[in-house]
Amino acid sequence: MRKAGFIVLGAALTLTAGMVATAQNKGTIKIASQSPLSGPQSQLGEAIKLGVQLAVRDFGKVIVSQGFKLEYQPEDDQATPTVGTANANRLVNDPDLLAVVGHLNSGVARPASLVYDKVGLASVSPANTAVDLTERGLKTYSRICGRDDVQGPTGARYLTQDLKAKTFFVVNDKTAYGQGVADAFAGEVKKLGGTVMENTGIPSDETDFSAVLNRVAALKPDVVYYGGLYPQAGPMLKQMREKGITSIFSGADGLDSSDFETLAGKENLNGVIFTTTAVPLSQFALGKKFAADYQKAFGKPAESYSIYGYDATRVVLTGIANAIRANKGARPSRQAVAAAIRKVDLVGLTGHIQFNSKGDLLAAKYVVLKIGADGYRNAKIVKVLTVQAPGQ
Ligand code: ABU
Repeated sequence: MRKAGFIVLGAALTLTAGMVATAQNKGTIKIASQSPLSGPQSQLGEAIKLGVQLAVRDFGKVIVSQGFKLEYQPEDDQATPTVGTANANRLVNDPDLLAVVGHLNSGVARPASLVYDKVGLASVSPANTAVDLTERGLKTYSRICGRDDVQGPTGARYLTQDLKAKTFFVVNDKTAYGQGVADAFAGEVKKLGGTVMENTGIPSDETDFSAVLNRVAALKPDVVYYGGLYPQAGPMLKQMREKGITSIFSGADGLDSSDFETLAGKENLNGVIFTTTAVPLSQFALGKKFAADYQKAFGKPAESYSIYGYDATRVVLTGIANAIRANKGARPSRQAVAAAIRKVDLVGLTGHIQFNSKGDLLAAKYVVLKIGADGYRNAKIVKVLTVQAPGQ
């Protein structure tokens, strides 16, 4: 079946020599993605997958022109560590697979990346922000977004210094990401002299937030900060406003999805302030073109991490192409691909991509956004920071 310029075979997508002029057939090279394609976080997971698909269309020829067939295999990790790890254990047995784009969730990447690492298989995440992922020093794991030890404090500084907020009620979803960013936020608030009234964890599948919101109602904090993702943040904010709680609602890039608005209700989003490492498309020279290409290919607007899925794929394809070249045109080993990915130096749509020895971007961007009455997609950018990778 032909779809938007691709040949789609079952769940996989293949670029063949017939689509790019080449005289050889050296076999198949595969890349996979892992992100949630079902369940509550599937909007962002699907957005990453479609970003990968677009990049394969735009850059797959760098592999095909070297005589290989290129296949893309999207996997559904369901935002669940055990599922992502089971997928990883299956993927590593495919000798054609040379790299993975993913995951969305830091808590899924944490165990799955160890499975890839055992066999030298590279993974590049468009969206993992938990600090420890790169601090482990794996040669195979890299990310093209920022980190929560910068993102959390960036939000804390804006709320305490610019908005003069003094009291904070912090909630997290007890995941690697949610708890990490909430702790980084709360730590900076305290450093700046603010009061963290509570920093409390809730199960990541909770839907009724009344217990925690009753405490918020009693304490009347200036800010409720949620370390977690939009499937919970939306209903939490809605229930908060239904209880008449007027505190500012804040959080980080886990809120950065148009489904946040769908779940919370547009009227409740007015005044929300959040940080993200997914810089809005309006800030990129080719952001408008990317938005149009994505809309044309998939019939819906790009989401926050779509363009990061695209750039992560470009990094992976560039690394594989460089490793083929270094191997005189022959299929490279996974280890050679991982080493080549770490050395990638390219200007992607999201900016200059170069990794340090841990797999962090040498410099990452962080944005503070404020949502007004005209909703999530018109959120105002109040700050954009470029920050060197911590601890270089
Ligand atoms: N960075 C936000 C959502 C993904 C994660 O890091 O878990």
